[in-house]
Amino acid sequence: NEDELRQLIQRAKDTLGDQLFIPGHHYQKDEVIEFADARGDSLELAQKSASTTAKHIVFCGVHFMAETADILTDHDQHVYLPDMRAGCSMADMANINQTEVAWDQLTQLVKGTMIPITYVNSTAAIKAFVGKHGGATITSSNAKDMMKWAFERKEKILFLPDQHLGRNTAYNLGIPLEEMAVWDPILETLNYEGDLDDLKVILWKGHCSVHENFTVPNVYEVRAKHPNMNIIVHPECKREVVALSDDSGSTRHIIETIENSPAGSEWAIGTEMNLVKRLIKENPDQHIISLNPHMCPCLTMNRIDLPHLAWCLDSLKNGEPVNPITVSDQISNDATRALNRMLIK
Ligand code: CIZ
Ligand code: SF4
Repeated sequence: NEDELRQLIQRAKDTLGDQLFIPGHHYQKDEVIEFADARGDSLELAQKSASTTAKHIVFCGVHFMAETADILTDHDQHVYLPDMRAGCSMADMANINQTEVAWDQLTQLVKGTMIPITYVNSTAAIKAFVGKHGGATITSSNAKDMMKWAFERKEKILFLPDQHLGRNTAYNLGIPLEEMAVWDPILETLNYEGDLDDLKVILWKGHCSVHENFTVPNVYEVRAKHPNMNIIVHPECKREVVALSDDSGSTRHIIETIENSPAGSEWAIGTEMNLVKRLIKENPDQHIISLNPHMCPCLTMNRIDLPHLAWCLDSLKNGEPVNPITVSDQISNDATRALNRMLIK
């Protein structure tokens, strides 16, 4: 039962002491966050893991995040994912073979020079590809600056794997929608009607299955029911939804905005359900709702739960660790180049 699992987890934490570090992503369930040594977004958590001397990092998040933690931590630090089924539908929409095909075809098709950039929500292999081709990773906090950085180097950008973050960011930079195209990795086609000379940003046809659930009708409904409510959404939401909202930004931006708002503020938030619920609980003096009344959890994030955390920690305590996440040295080195171009910028 739950109490036993909690005791098991606490005992493992007590036994392992500072040999153990448990990062917990903002989208994790409360029952997991309760035991996390740090809360954050994927990059913050990977960096925090690297700043500890813990031998064991039990990453409560999804697969690509554990990979990033493995890339940034030392060789003698080991990263584990409590449930191997905790993937990310967005990261899974771009695999390395598709990326190589796209790059080959696009470099022949488009005129001018091109640089790849990838959202950190991507596999280590994609980050390595981008690193090898002179590009960088980006997060939703620095997407605009990094897109500028990329345009200082090349004429065109291939943006992986989230078309919405790419489109919203390019739009904020003043690039008209007519100068963006979508690459379909399944059909291996570029959806673009305009003149290839004008094309600036090629968006990978990927999306987040959680943030795509926030719709234009959701916005109209909130506006009708709550005329004084502010709408804030994550830029993984569709362009039309971001356009109709009052504000958009990274997970950190959303959290800081709510935390800095005065009592009585009214918010409809378009992001993952576990985070929205936590913001509601931790800011009882504000009126906060989800932009979509049928709240959207990230199902793969939710795979990390008390039983999996307990099982994983118990395996460490017994000296037979389960679910290690190891990125090969080759991929790690190339991916580090992409991450460093972002981190030192
Ligand atoms: O949507 C996600 O999964 C986010 C915001 C991930 C991250 O980078 O923390
Ligand atoms: Fe992936 Fe979306 Fe879940 Fe984030 S919320 S882990 S992008 S599916």
